[in-house]
Amino acid sequence: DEKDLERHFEHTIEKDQRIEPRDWVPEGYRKTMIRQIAQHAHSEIIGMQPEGNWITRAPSLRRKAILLAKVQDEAGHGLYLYSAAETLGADRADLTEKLISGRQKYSSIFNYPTLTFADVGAIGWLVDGAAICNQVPLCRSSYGPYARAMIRICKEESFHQRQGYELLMTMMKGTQAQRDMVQDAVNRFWWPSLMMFGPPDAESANTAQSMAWKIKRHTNDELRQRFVDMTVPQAEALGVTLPDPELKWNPERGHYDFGPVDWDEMKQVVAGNGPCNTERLARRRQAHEDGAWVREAAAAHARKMAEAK
Ligand code: FAQ
Repeated sequence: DEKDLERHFEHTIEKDQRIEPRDWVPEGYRKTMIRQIAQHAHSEIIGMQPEGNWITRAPSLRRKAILLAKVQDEAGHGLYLYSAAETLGADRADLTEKLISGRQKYSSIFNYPTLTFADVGAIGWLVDGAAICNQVPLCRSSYGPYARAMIRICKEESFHQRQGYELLMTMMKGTQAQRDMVQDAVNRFWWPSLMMFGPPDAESANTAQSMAWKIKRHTNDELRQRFVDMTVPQAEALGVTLPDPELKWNPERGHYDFGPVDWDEMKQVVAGNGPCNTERLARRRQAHEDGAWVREAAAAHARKMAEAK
């Protein structure tokens, strides 16, 4: 009965084993898992836009080939994650509908504009860096299909992060104008990258339950701190400053202290009022409508094949 199923579920979590698609799960677990996976998938798909804007303007064939590959990887991650959500009973068409009607979220970071080519580097270094920091522990997430998806995704994210850092390093060895461009990109992307980890723990509605279910392995603040600690030495090696006067090594804590994140800005961006929210959703909606004939043709083909059988 239900009590036995629940005990089995709790036992699986307790023993650090994976929950698989055919296992019984409490409705809350299913809901929160679909929510997180869908938001993650939407982020990958919307996240193609800021960098995609630079594909036709990449400064060399080499940079263009790298950028094309990266943006294609993001599409792959999105599709992979939608498939993981489907194993929980979610319907992909329904998830897409919820995204383009603004009823489901995607990461705040993709609502900022990419003004120069240095932004492609800053996204790779900082945004993918933050994504790796957040997602490596998710390789041990309790839901099997999600955890396994994270393994492959993290490997590709590592390549993305390196290409960003290498791009910025190349620009830093260039002209003063190029160095200024890098610094400007870092100034604009630093704080939004810290917001990617979610609200502070005290205001995070989902963390406690998601930690208990071992969906999340660390809190938002823990991972944000880990990202800051990891990034400061990289900024020094690169020769840029991070735009936070309060950033300072704290020997007692063994971590870098950093200044307050502008949570009002984050709330505004998540609520739909960031600089590019309208543009991003409009573009996604248009792409979905433009693709209607492909979906119809595929469905017609599938019908014909079934009839022929
Ligand atoms: N933006 O209670 P919590 C990438 C929402 S990386 C928008 O703390 P939770 C790679 C949150 O969903 C980006 N919304 O929530 C890439 C919740 O909303 P709800 C994607 C945010 O789930 C790089 C509410 O606020 N990565 O795509 C944000 O426990 C370059 C309360 O928050 C992932 O999704 C935000 N920044 O913790 C692609 C990683 N933060 O549904 C292209 C997986 C929070 O209750 C180019 N996700 N919210 O109304 C996670 O680890 C978690 O879901 C967190 C949030 C940590 C994001």
